[in-house]
Amino acid sequence: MNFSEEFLQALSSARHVAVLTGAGISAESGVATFRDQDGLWQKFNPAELASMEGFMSNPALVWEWYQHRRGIIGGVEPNEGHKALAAMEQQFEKFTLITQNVDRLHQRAGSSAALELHGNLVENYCMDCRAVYHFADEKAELRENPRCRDCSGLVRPAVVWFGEMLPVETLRAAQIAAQDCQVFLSIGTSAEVMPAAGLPMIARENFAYVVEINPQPTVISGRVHSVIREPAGIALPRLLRELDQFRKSRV
Ligand code: BV8
Ligand code: ZN
Repeated sequence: MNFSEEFLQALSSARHVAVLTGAGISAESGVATFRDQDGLWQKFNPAELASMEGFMSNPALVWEWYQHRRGIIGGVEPNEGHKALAAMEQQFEKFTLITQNVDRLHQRAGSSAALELHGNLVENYCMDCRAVYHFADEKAELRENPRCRDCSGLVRPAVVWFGEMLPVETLRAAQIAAQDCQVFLSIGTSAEVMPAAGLPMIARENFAYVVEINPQPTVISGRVHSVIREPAGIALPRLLRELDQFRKSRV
């Protein structure tokens, strides 16, 4: 499947390209998504594990679940999709990477900046004094009893749970990028979780060319300009190659 001339034209002439990624871009690294058949929410109850209520009612269980996910993330590598996005930064005057993922695989692939709308799995902080704890050097202590060394408050993962505000400046920067960009790529997300999922439509309302890269249809498929029904690890490296050829054919 080739990319449409319209898409390549929009991309090659774009000053600012913005990208929103979801769990799907890490799927080819072997990280389970949330809502696919074998997704995390098929096995675990999000309300119980990815919410403040869940954490407060059973901090040890939630802690163990995040340890389990950290273990998985620690054992995987960024894939060709992550790497293509890192390379894409150099192709445009302005490139904004926005991610819902907490696995930091974009950064490990070489992306210089990522707006982490839902926080990250690496950091943790005390709920009382907000002291920050890094998973790697606190492994033993954090495994048994996530308590703060300074004030013995509960230490929690630095992810955004359901019902929690997203980091205000990060969300604002993502919304501004969606308004300002000429091309918006929605990659590997079911586009079900707000307010992140509203970003492609903000871009669309601001006359950007919006593209979805996802093997499956999503709730926004009917409202984007182009859909690429391929895994990100295949589509993105190919997009880089075709963009390069397209630009050369225009000189
Ligand atoms: C907030 C924790 C308010 C971190 C997560 C009713 C209607 C509308 C909204 C709501 C509602 N009830 C509640 C809400 C708000 C809620 C929400 O949107 N709920 C939805 C589910 C209905 N949102 C919130 O609670 C947010 N906060 O709104 O606060 C507020 C306001 C003021 C004051 C106080 C509070 C907080 C949202 C963040 C929640 N945290 N996780 C963690 O543990 O990871 S959400 C969870 O879903 C993950 O963070 C994930 O990032 C996010 C989105 O999922 P996706 O990334 O899209 O993953 P998914 O599995 O769904 O899809 C993967 C896709 O990849 C699929 O389409 C698949 O086809 C595709 N794919 C697979 N393989 C590939 C691929 N694509 C490409 N290549 C491949 N190879
Ligand atoms: Zn503390």
